[in-house]
Amino acid sequence: MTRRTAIHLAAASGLSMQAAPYEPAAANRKAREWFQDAKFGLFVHWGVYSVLGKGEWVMNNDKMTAADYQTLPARFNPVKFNAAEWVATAKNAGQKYITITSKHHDGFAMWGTKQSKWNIVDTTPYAKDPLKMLAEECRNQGVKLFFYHSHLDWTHPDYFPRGRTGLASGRAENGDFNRYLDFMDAQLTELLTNYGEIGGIWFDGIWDRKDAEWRLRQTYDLIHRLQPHALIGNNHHLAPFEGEDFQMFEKDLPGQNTAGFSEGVSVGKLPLETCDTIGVAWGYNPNEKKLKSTKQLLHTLIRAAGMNANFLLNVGPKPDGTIQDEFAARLKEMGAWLGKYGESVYGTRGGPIGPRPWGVTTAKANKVYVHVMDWPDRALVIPPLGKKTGAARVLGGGPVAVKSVENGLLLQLPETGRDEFDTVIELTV
Ligand code: H79
Repeated sequence: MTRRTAIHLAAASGLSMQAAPYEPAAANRKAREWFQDAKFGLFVHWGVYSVLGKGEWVMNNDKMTAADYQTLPARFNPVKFNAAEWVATAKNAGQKYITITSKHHDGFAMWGTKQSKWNIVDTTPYAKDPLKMLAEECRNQGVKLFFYHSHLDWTHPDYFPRGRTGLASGRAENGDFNRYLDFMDAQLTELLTNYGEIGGIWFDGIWDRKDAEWRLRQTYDLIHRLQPHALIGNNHHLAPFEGEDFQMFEKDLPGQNTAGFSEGVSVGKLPLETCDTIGVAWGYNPNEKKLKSTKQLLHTLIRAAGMNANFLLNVGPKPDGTIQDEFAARLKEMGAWLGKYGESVYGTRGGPIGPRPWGVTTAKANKVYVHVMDWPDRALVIPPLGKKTGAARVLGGGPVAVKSVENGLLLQLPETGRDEFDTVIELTV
């Protein structure tokens, strides 16, 4: 995205007209600390698109009209959905929060909204509100719940002028965009009023209409008025706007741009989060055979932690409401690793040494954790930490010999007992 577009969007967000800069409430600052300590979340893309098993973009990709698409809810009956099981799956994976699609680009509300009939309670044989059940279970099990909410809408008649996607929807060529934004604010008000304490709102889709006036600041202020602690992030692929509480990256670690969503975006001062999927699509697609391995996913989590960022890892549950076995297995394995080495991840911040080909460092109080992920040899030299180093040990194992050498520290990694994913050396400084 060009700099001009970025400036235009910043103006369109209302920043230029807003007198008062955003000052996060004390509760919000506390929530940011919690967020940074939490490190690992479960992303869930679930909606009526799961019925077709072709990912969450199927309406756009298969050029479906809104009328075609409206036949899906009749086929969506997730009778096996069990909120307690989902939350337990996340907990056992070591995830501290769940971010679920309240509404994706298809505009379908996964809760019993009163703002339109285009929702799970009013149009599906299931006729229940899974977000209610999930909110309750998250509260029971001590997991925070965030809502992913799409600004972009492929079915709402007032999402007009149309953007760059969802153009085969067959909607009438008119509509009132401000009325659409009022509708969205009313839906967000429901989510922030009727579901208890919400962790935050994760927006996506304004890249569809880069030049529109999205009234972002108005919506952000509404959210913060209803729940001051709620953390707002927006996947606009730009530097954060006023009123946002964390900065996010899609399919890339902060500062990288392999996926093409983060061009020219620098890493700012807000808490950071990077998200990715296990397969390719975010919504259910059983035909994807190439899934990321547990090792790859754990490395992303650990590398994110080393770069001071959280990792939000996505699953796209099936239309029956269950999470597919291949995904559950990976989550469980990640949880097993975190069960052993979690202290080197949770509550840490990016360490004193930036990312290296062999791994990263994280830090907490007087500990520096050296995460050795890809280093076949036993001797490893790291740059000086600028602090006196005391004892060193393998986390969960024996002592490690550390020697000061010119321009660094020489660590003698153990001969045996290295972890297959990441051997963590704990240095006391
Ligand atoms: O919710 C998940 C995806 O459905 C959504 N974000 C994650 C978290 C997402 N997928 N793709 N994108 C967001 C960005 C899409 C960019 C593109 Fe385009 C749409 C590339 C081509 C069409 C933007 C619009 C760039 C060109 C047109």
